[in-house]
Amino acid sequence: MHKFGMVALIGPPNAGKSTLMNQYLGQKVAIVSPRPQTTRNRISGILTNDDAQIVFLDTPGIHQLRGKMNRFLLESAWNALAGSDVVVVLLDAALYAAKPHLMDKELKPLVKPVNESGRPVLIAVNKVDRVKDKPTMLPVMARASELWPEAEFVPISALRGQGTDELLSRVLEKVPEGPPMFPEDQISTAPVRFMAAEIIREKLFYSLRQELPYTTAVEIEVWDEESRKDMVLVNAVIYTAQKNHKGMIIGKQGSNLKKIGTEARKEIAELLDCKVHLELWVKVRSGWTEDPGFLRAMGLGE
Ligand SMILES: Nc1nc2c(ncn2[C@@H]2O[C@H](COP(=O)(O)OP(=O)(O)OP(=O)(O)O)[C@@H](O)[C@H]2O)c(=O)[nH]1
Ligand SMILES: [Mg+2]
Repeated sequence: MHKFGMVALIGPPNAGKSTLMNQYLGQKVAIVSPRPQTTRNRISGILTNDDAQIVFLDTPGIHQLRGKMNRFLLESAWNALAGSDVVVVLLDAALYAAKPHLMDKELKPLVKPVNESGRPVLIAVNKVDRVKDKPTMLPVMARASELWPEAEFVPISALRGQGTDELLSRVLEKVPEGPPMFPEDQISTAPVRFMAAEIIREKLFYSLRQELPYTTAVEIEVWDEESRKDMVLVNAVIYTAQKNHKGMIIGKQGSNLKKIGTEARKEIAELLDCKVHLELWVKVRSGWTEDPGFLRAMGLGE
């Protein structure tokens, strides 16, 4: 008997969805950052073993923010839920143990759609490694089981890989029978160009303060594998919605952009397993987060 299924990873921003997917795949397919709303697309990660293939659908965090980009992000998360066989909801247990009042507020938009999805639901109570005082987790578990009475609960640390085997075996129990749909060595359906743009965006998240990363987007303009035998040439544009942010992204004498470029180039080279020449440009495109055409061109929305 072979199993095949789509497993949606859903949860509030910053809950650890992308970290969990990367943990299962043993490599970074989705970018991760300490800030909320890092993931902007539905990103697949394919886990293949002898008797099962699971396609994890990592999704943007479910939030209550306004604006077109945010609406597009929610749409892709809900589409993942609709296209899944099993739902895994991730919660940041460390956050809710320390700040219980945030729990209902953050989970509110998730409760009904998940309960009404008609799919088996597993709740991954994440970041348990950060909970020093374990009894503070009890009210979190109690409240979560009120919100999702039908669900099963598994405490995990996505970062350290604790409880993740248990979670996976519960997922496998619920996944339907079916043949594999992807070759066993395929790890994602995302093209490498997209992954390269994401790597650059991740470096932006780490190098920029405050709200800046939320109004940046990355587009690969040139991807040239032909001109040089031993090297891939990549030109990427970093878009920012505000003129005064351009200077911050570039930094004094280009120092910030240089740092982003160096870090991103190393990681893209690792991904491609070959040398990479990366050039980065910064362009201002005011109001892009409200421009549906541009959002779609950036791969946001479906
Ligand atoms: N200590 C600890 N940190 C974790 C764990 N899981 C995730 N994190 C951290 O939490 C932060 C957010 O992780 P992400 O995987 O980007 O979270 P996400 O749910 O994908 O976030 P969005 O894409 O913004 O919705 C990162 O700094 C992770 O390193 C965990 O089990 N333990
Ligand atoms: Mg994410």
